[in-house]
Amino acid sequence: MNDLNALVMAAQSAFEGCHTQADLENAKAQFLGKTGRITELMKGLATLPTEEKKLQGAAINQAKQAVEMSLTQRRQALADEELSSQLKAQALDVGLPGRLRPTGGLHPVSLTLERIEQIFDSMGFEVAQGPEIETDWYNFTALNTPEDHPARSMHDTFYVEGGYLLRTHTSPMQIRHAVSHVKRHQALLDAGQVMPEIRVIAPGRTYRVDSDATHSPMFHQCEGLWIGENISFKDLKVVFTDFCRTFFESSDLVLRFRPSFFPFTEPSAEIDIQFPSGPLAGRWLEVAGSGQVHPQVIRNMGLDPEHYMGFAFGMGPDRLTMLRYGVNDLRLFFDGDIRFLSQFR
Ligand code: 2U9
Repeated sequence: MNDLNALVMAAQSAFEGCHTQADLENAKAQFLGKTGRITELMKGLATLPTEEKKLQGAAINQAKQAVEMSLTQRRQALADEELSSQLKAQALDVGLPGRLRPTGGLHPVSLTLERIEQIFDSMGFEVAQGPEIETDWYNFTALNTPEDHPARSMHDTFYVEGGYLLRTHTSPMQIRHAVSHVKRHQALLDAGQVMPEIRVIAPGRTYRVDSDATHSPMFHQCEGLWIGENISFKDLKVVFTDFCRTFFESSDLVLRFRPSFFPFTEPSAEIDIQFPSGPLAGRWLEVAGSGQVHPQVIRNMGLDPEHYMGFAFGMGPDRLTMLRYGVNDLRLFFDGDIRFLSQFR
């Protein structure tokens, strides 16, 4: 019996000394293999008398089971060790910051245009969009611009092939919109009835031969037009004051309408604003031109200026963006430098 105990202990310590599954299988063969020590003991039973065989056989079987159990335990322990070292090698550092996927954003001037459209939409204005390559009629003549007006010169306007030009303002779009509005309601007008009002803004790209810190050959404009039976300068003041206060988020912003001249409006006014506080406080800043639409322009829309009247205004979203964000060079908007542009997201 003592010999068997020693044998079991020898097997246990041999198994403990194995650090790979392969070594463990070799050690197993020494005890349980065909010529292993336990197997040899079993073979030896054959020569013993029956009673002795029973006793010895039971004792050897017990020892065999103990050896098999310690083999199974060592196998499991080695498998656990292998798994945990594998997991350690493949471990993820969950504290490592993720890789940021860069996302795009709207251009600051697009943000301004969206803002303008949203505010005028809330006042019932439609948004009209149209061609950037225009005819002389829509860009100049329909807007009452005299044949010899300097704006028509090659120094100020980009002319393209076929007698077309790059629109110098978005007014041609307003004429197009007004003409189609009038056509749509021609039956009402013919019957002497009142036509629904024209209330529209025209935002978009415009072009002039000009380039310095405050002028770019391509720039943006947003013009507005409200025509009805009795739309006056008073309405212009209400609408534009409301717009400026909402746009600049300043409810006590003040406006000044300063007499001016444009061929398409009469009377005409430049609009200046003054902030009550903040870095721009106390200075008059020009933000728009405006006026009552000239009777000849009303006529060019197909309307009778004795019955229909209204106001128009024009502003530069580029300049509004500069004022809102405190940018001092217009060219920054069009250089395409992502370090500048990504600040407005
Ligand atoms: C129609 C009739 C009249 C639009 C107007 C201005 C005055 C004006 C400039 C300001 C700075 C454009 O951004 S800017 O370069 N605009 O001063 N624009 S009234 O008048 C119209 C428009 C359409 C049918």
